[in-house]
Amino acid sequence: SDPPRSDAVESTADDIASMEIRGAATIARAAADALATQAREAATESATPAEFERAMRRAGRRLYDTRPTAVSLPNALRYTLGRMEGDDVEALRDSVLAAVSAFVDRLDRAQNDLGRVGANRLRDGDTVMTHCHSTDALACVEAAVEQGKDISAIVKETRPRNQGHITASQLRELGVDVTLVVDSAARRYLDDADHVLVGADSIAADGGVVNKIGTSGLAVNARERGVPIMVAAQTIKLHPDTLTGHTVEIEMRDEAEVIDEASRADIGDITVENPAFDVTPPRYVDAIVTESGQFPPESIVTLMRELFGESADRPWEG
Ligand code: RUB
Repeated sequence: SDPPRSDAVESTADDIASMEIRGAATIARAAADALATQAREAATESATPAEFERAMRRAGRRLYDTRPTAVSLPNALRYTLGRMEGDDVEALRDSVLAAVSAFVDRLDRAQNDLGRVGANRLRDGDTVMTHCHSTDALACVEAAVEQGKDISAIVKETRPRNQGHITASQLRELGVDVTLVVDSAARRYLDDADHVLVGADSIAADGGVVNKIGTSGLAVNARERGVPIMVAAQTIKLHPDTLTGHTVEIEMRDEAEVIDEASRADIGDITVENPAFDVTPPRYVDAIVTESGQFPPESIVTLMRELFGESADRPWEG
């Protein structure tokens, strides 16, 4: 029979799937925290080390299966479950707890460090255009504000879920002057922007940036306008499977996010598609800002090899 699964894992997985918990870095942290709770519970419930390991892997699979695109989630599982070791249940538990706390520390540090790198690209008086809501991108603005720079923002609302509202409110808390626009107004307002600043859910070995649907169109328009495109992404966004030729799966979400049932019925027999992410080709990206400094997208593969080697293990399987 299957080992019991922690309520914390169940509710975290449900919240990730329903986007109560969302954004690549936030998802990674929540998954790691849920695994810590699972480790504590599994330590009291497991009679043998094998049983403990089975419970942890099962929890990992439940979290892995929630949303497919943000690689920070499998990378969080990789980091924490990959460090699970010990001859007895207590040692195994302690190894997972230590790995989770190291992982969460690294997340915090990475975001602060990349924020300072990104802030160096922003000058006093600059305006950034944002898409969706990215904590990595906001860290750059926050650091720039801390450096005493006056920053303004044009915030795209980001249909269908309007994550731009979260960005707008958090930028306001930083004291940034915010103008909210509908997505289709982006090109018009690029004339007023000095940077496009977005986050990433995954970055592929060729430097392609997977982020919220609409990022690629924004980047193409920005290039045409001569506005530099900066992607703020800590290294847990690097997708190691792409080193071996795998592609990044783009999540398709429910049509109910796009259109209500009544309107759909009025229109008649149509297809509604709701992809959550798209890929911005590396040639439209000027800089990827990480905690290890900024990189042209073409160089990101070197960093990826350094951090992950040639292959990515999947400790939640097996
Ligand atoms: C969120 C999104 C964000 C990235 C980066 O999509 O595309 O830009 O996840 O965020 P969703 P962060 O709302 O569908 O999860 O920098 O916070 O990791």
